[in-house]
Amino acid sequence: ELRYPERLNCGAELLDVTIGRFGAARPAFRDGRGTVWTYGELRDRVDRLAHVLTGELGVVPGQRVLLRGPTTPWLAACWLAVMKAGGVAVTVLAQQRSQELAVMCEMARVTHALCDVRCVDDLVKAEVPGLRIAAFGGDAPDDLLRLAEGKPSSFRAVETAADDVALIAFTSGTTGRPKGCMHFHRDVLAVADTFSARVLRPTPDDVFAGSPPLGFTFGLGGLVVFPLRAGASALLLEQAGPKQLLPAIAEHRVSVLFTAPTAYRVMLDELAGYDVTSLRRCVSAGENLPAGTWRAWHERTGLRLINGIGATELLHIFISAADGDIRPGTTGVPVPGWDARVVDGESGEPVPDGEPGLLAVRGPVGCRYLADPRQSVYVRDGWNVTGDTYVREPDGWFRYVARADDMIVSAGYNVAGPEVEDALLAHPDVVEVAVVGRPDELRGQIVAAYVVVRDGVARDEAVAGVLRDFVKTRLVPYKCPRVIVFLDALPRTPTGKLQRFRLRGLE
Ligand code: 3SK
Repeated sequence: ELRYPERLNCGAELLDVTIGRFGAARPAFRDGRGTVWTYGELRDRVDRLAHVLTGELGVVPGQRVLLRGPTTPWLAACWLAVMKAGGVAVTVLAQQRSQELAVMCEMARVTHALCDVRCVDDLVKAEVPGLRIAAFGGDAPDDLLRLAEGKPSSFRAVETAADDVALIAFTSGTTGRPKGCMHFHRDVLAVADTFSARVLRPTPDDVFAGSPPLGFTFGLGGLVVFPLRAGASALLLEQAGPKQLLPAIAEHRVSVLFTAPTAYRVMLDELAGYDVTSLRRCVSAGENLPAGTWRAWHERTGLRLINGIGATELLHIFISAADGDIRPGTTGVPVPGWDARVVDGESGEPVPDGEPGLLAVRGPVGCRYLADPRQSVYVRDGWNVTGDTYVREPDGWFRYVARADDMIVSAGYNVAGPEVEDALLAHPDVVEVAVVGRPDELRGQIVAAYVVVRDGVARDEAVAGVLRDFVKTRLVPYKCPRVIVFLDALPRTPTGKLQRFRLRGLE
């Protein structure tokens, strides 16, 4: 069981305590353009920023401070400074626009914002009443970084309580409505001390990198919290799509990688020519990992992808497989410290092993929505019900079926969209696919597939027919898509999650 002292500041733990353990001279962050910050340099910068926050900006403990910008060492330093100053970091994505920002600022009662100068315009346009914006990375005389230069290089962290709120993270809104999730200082450390410490087992020599932005807790954990807790370093890339990741892995000898299943799939096509032998842990999360992608990655790299399911509500990953024991096509077992079961959606009681139901988990981190009636839907009897349909195998492994609202019922048959997606993805011409139910008078719903094919492949009825026949060789005919629609790209949230609800409205 995890135990933390009553007074705990996660920023101080991640910097001061880590430096006490591993020294100040090791690299902490690099930006991919030759800049490397040691732990000592990082702490100096964080502490100077914390002085500006509590000085000129007037942040007092408990106030909510929005953080916005591309993934850079300075954005990470601002997050740490907010932690040390006892503020509550409200992390958002650089791509979010003024209307969304206005809603989140209002919901989270944001008083201050630290914003990369390159994306400050939308924040100004959001016209948040009373918001004090400090831009960083520009030439203005009052630029946050310039103000920080003149400050003392040491700041005594505010003695927050372990269960003071440290972070408000917004769900990426695959259903279109954001929810703010509050997390405590101890929660931030708990995800490092469970998933990272027990599954990844990082060492100070590890170099972390990946695609999720710091405004998504997948990225905040994988690129800031986990490396700093272990005295390791992180490569923070502004552009971190599959095309940028491969050369970066080779150049910076990245050893721990965090990205989504689709990125692993795209990287497979480009692997030749890049040295990825430094990789030792590759985490896939954010969406279901098709067994075919797992196998292809293993075949080409010799590496066993670590599949995981996480949620903004629970901060990070709570079910995964450890690298020694992985079964393609399943998610894994509860991360040490977490407990999971599959329950009936109505009664909340566990269903027998082997039968589908809703995934319910509990562990060191819980869901706490900012004043939202959906709290009582997500948390039932102390269990967090994530909205995913799962099966628990008799030996305790958890297998993903679908998001609960992605089950298709066609002419009385239940069809799990991801199963049909896996079958289509096995075809060499298919790059990406999403399968949803489309309303149909006769059958209630029919199976509709939205497909992105490789460049040069025709997008016509003949190819659709080939794909249908291909699925029929793998699945029972009622699961075969009756409708196939070709798209240039699938609709995704800024964090890369598929927005199926958008497809349901497409012809
Ligand atoms: O998939 C997610 O939503 C997620 C959220 C937080 C941390 C990790 C993951 C995969």
